Amino acid sequence: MSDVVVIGRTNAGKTSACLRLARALGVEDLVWMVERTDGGKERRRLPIREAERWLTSGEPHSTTSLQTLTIPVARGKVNRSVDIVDSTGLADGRVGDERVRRAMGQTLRALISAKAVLHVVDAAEVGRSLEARAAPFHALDEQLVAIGRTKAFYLVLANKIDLPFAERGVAWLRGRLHDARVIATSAKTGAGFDEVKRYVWKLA
Ligand SMILES: Nc1nc2c(ncn2[C@@H]2O[C@H](COP(=O)(O)OP(=O)(O)O)[C@@H](O)[C@H]2O)c(=O)[nH]1
Ligand SMILES: [Mg+2]
Repeated sequence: MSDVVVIGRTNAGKTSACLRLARALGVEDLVWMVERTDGGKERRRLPIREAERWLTSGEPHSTTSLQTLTIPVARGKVNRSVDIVDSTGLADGRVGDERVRRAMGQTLRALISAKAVLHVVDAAEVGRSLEARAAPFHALDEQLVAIGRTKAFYLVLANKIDLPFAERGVAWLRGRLHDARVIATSAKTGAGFDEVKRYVWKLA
C-alpha cells in the first residue's frame, strides 16, 4: 500500500515536490521503484542530485509510469519508511495515447489505496489566470479536490510561490478550499517544505 500519493496537473511540480520532500527529510540517496505501464517494475538507487536531473527532465518515462519513492523516516529508535507515489498521467479531456491512459489507471488505483493525498497546484498559474480573468481552476483540479476530501489526510501544496502572481493564487486557493489545509510552497527554493515534512512525518 502506498502511504502518500502526489497528484495534480502536469507541470504543477509534483516530481519536484517529491524530491524536495525527500531532501527535507534528509535523504541523500533515493531509492525508487518505477512501475511501468506494461506492468514491469524496476528498482533504482540514485543520489538525489542526479535524480533531480533525471526525474524532472520531462522525458516520456517520467510521465507515463508510476514512481514510488521509499523514504526512511527515523522515529526514535525505530526506522520506518514512507512510500510516496509520484503520480503521472492525469489529464483533462480525451486522452489519445494508450500509455497515458494506462498511467491514469495506475494513478487512480494508487489513489484509492493511499492513506494520504498531496495535491500540488501551480499557484502562479492560478494567479496569472485571475489576472487575465480566466478560469483559475480546471475540471481536473475540481475532481482531484473531491477525491482528496475523501481521505483522512489531504494537503494542498500551493506551489511555485517564488513566481509572480503566485501570492494572488495562494489567496484564491485558500478561499476556494477553505476547509482543506493549504500550504504555500516552492519546490524550487524549498519554501514551505518544513511544514510538509512535519505532516508526512506523522504518517510514518
Ligand atoms: N519556479 C518554480 N518552478 C518550479 C517549481 N516546482 C516545479 N517547477 C518547475 O516546473 C516544471 C515542472 O515540474 P515537475 O516537477 O516536472 O512537474 P510535474 O509534471 O507535476 O511532475 C519544471 O521545469 C520544474 O523545474 C517551483 O516551485 N517554482
Ligand atoms: Mg512529474
